[in-house]
Amino acid sequence: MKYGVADTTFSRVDMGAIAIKVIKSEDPDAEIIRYTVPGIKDLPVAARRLIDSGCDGVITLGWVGKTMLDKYSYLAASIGLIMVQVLTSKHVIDVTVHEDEADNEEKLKEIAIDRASKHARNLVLLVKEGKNALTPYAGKGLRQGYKDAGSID
Ligand code: RDL
Ligand code: RDL
Ligand code: RDL
Repeated sequence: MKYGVADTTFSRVDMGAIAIKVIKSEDPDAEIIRYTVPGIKDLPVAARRLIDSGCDGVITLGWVGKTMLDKYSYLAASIGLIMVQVLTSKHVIDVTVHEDEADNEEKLKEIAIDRASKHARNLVLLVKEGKNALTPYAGKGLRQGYKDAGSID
């Protein structure tokens, strides 16, 4: 399987490297192409180009600043990433860390590492094993970046 990893220079944690490490450990035969762009609004075309060059799925790793302008930028980027998925019929797993999710750098780093790792695993499952790979976890309240919320069944 061929995986695309798209990340940004805006991000304050090297989540691309974390995603690559996890993909390699979950799928030792993985072929991985990395594509680094300046910021989140550049991610949709990076994802599209990775898919056009043969990737079976892509993980994007973005970081959103604290201001309203940053949040609008994320909304635009997120719609762009969803468009890429719908137009190519391939998964683009969107890992985003919002700078206002935590009030200290240590906690932000923890969220980034946890979210990037768990979603890299999700990408491998979806790409390698397909539509029912996550079904055993359905309704379990899984979270990325935090501990799981859990089921209320
Ligand atoms: O195409 C060049 C830039 O416009 C693009 O890289 C943007 O994504 C950069 N950018 C913003 O312009 C902004 O207002 C980013 C953010 N906020 C942000 O919060 N996170 C980013 N980029 O990764
Ligand atoms: O592609 C990976 C994730 O970006 C994607 O699964 C998102 O739908 C996950 N997600 C959020 O990023 C978020 O901020 C979800 C929520 N909120 C939410 O409220 N409910 C979800 N997902 O199912
Ligand atoms: O319940 C606490 C969090 O799950 C909630 O605040 C989410 O919106 C946080 N979150 C993001 O902001 C995001 O951009 C999540 C994701 N992505 C995600 O991929 N998975 C999450 N939360 O569980």
